[in-house]
Amino acid sequence: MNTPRNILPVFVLATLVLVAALLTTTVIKAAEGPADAKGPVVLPLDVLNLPVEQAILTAPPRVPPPINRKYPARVVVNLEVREVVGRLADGVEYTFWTYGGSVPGSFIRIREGDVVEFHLNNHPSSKLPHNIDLHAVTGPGGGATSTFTAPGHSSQFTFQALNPGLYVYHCATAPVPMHVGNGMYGLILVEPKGGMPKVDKEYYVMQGEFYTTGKYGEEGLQSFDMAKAIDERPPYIVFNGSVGSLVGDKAITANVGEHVRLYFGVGGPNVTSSFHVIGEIFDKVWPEGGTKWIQENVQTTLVPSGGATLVEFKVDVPGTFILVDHSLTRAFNKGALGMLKVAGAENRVIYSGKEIDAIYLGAQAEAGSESAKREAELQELFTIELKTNPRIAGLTKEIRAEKGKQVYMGLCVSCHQVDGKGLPAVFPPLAASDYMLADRDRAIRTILQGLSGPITVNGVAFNSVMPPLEAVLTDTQIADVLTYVFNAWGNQGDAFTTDQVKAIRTQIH
Ligand code: HEC
Ligand SMILES: [Cu+2]
Repeated sequence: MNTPRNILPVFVLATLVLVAALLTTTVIKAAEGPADAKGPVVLPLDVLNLPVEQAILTAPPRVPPPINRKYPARVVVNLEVREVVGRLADGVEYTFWTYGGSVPGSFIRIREGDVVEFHLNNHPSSKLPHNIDLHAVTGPGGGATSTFTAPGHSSQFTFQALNPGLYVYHCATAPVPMHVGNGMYGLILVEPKGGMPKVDKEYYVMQGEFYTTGKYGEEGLQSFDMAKAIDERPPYIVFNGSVGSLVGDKAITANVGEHVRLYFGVGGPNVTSSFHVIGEIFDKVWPEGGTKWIQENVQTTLVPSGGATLVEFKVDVPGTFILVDHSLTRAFNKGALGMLKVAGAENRVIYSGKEIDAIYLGAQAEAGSESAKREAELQELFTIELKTNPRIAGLTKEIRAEKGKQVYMGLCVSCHQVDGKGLPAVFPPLAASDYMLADRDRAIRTILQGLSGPITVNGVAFNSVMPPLEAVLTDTQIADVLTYVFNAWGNQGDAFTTDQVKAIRTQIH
C-alpha cells in the first residue's frame, strides 16, 4: 500500500496547478474580451518612437483641422457607439445607431503612414453588439473581425494607414444593411504625405436612406422596415441623418471669394447619389475619393454606396446654393436637400439677378392672377362655411351614414343582422349596445383589429371572435360604417371622420 500514499500528494498538487492554470486563463480572457483577443501588438522600435496623438473627432458638418505634421504619428482614436432616439423629420423620430452620437458618425482625420490604435467602445445602454469596417484599413473585414463589441465592452486593434484617400467606415454586424440603415457610417480621411491643398472652408456631408415602417412624414417613432430595405424603397433619403439637417440656421456657410471643400460620402445602405450643388460648378472633383486623378469643371458627380468624393469650388457670388441628389424626387420628396449660404457683395457681371420682370401676357395676366387669388379665398371661405354650417354638417353625416349602410349590408350584416340585434350568445347587438356607444375609439379599433375574448353587452356576456377588417376597409369606409351603426336602430351619435380612423390606424402600427 505504499504506492497510493506516494501518489496522492502528487495528484493533489497536479490538480491544484491545473485549477490555478484554468483560473488564470479565465481571468485573462475576461479582461481581454472575446476568446480570440490576441493581446496588444508588440510594435517595432521605430513605430514605438513615433509621437503619440489623440485624434480629434468631429460631428457633421464639421471637419477636424488639417494635419500639419510632415511625419507619421501613432494616433489614438476613441470612438463610442451609442443607440439614440433622435429627429428624422418634423414630428418623426427614429432610434439611430451611431458612432459618436451623430449620423453620419464622427469624422476621423489621419495622415498616410500613421499607425492608428483604434478603440471601439460600445456604450452600456446599447441593446446590441456592433463593430467597424473602415475602408481605409488593409486587413480582414477592414477591422470588423477585430472590433465585434458587446454593449458595455471596448475593443482595440491597430492598423497602419497605407493608402491616402477619403474612405467610408460602417458597421458590419449582421444584419449589416440594418446596422448601416440605422445610421452606422461615417468618413475617415487619410491625408496624403504632402497634406491637402489649403482651402477656406471644409464641410462634412453624407447621404443615406432610412427605411421607416411609416410613409414619408408619418409622425411618431418609426422603426426599420426590412422588407422595404430589401426592395430598396426608402421613404427617406437624407443628408446628415435627417430631413432639414442643413437648411435654415443649420445651413453651411461661406463668404464670397472663398474656396469651399465638401467631403461627401454615401453611407447607403443601398442608394447611390448624383451629387450636385445648384448654381455652382465643381472646380475640382476627386472622383471616388481617390487621390490621383483630379477632375475639373464638373456639374454632377456620381457617388456609390459605401463610397466618397471630395468636391471643391470657389464661391463667386452671394446667395443660397442648394445641395441635392439630382435624382430629384429624392431631393424634393424624400429629404436629400441641403443649403450653402454665401454672404458678400454682389458681382452683377457674373450673376446679374433678375434684371427685368415684364408682363408677358399683357393686362389680362394680372387680372387673371388676381382672379385666381380671389377664387382661392372664396374656396377657403366655402370650406369654413361647410364645416360650420349645421345644415351642411347634418347632410354630410347623412351622406356618410348612407354610404356606411352599404358597407354594413355588404359585410357586417351576416353576423350583426339587418336589425342590428345580432344573434343570441354568438354575435352581440349593435342596436342600443351600451358597450359600443360608450367608447368611439374602441369601436374604431374593433373594426381595424377585430375583437376576441369575453365582453359584456347590455348585461349579456359574449365570448367569440370578430375578424380584423383593416386590410378590407379603407379609413373612409370605416368612418362611414361607424357613422351608420352609431345612427341606426335608434342609436344617436356624431359622424366619424376619416382622420379619426387614420389616427387610430397610425397609433396601432
Ligand atoms: C364574422 C362575423 C362578424 C362580422 C363580419 C363583423 N362582426 Fe362585429 N363582432 C363579431 C363578434 C363575434 C363580436 C364579439 C367579439 C367578442 O365577443 O369578443 C363582435 C363585436 C363587435 C362590436 C363590439 C360589441 C358590441 O356589440 O358593441 C362592434 C362595435 C362590432 N362588432 C361592429 C362590427 C361592424 C361595424 C362590422 C362591419 C364592418 C362588424 N362588426 C363585422 C362578429 C362580426
Ligand atoms: Cu452596428
